[in-house]
Amino acid sequence: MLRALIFDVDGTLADTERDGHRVAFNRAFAEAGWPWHWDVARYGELLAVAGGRERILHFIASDATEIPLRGRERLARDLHARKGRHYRRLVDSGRIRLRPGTARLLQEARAAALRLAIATTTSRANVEALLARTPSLSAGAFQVIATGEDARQKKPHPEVYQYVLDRLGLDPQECLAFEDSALGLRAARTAGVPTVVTVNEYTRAQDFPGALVVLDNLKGVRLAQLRTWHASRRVAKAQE
Ligand code: XBP
Ligand code: MG
Repeated sequence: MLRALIFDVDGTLADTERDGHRVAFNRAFAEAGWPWHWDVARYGELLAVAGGRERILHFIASDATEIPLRGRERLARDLHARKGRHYRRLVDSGRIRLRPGTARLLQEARAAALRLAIATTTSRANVEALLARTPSLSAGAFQVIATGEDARQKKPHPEVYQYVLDRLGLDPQECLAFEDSALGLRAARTAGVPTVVTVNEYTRAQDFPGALVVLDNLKGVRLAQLRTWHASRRVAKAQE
């Protein structure tokens, strides 16, 4: 039986990447005096690395090899902290939108006493900033909010999902996850959670093995439909 919905944030609950995180990375680089700029296409490639600090380190290792190895971790931490501040300013300005259908579906799930949770790579401060901008989605709407600070290993590792399941006290099969990327899907599936994928411009061309269903977005998706997909999970599993 379906008891909880677990949402990824970046790219799933809201369109945060192209006009949010990416812009914030670039502002952080400029602020700290680095001549780097991640355009829309380059950022799409860099999304293969989960986590902002890890993404900066990966970029330095490929594009800024002149920076000594011993200074890289500290630099990445500094830039990532700056980036977080810029990101939250962008969120506060109302520039980041929830994706179509998400607010309505969350309201329907709450009315039906389903439990709601978040499993994200980004920081708690970033999630709280986003929720604060969305009255229908106050932080209290979610029983568990698991972030990058709660899991040592980033997606596609299942740790953040395992943390959520522990806190909810539920079996993975009693939950439904929502993800936008192949990395996120792998994290949820490795934790045993049936998963609905909603693609975006960065993830449309990816493969989603084991997804219950792959959609453009959640517009028009009702809870009854989610229950049907959830009930069909054994069929999906057999087909993997
Ligand atoms: C999204 C990410 C995040 C954001 C940036 O992963 O990889 O790193 O791009 O967030 P997912 P931070 O949606 O699978 O959770 O800079 O705060 O790490
Ligand atoms: Mg995501």
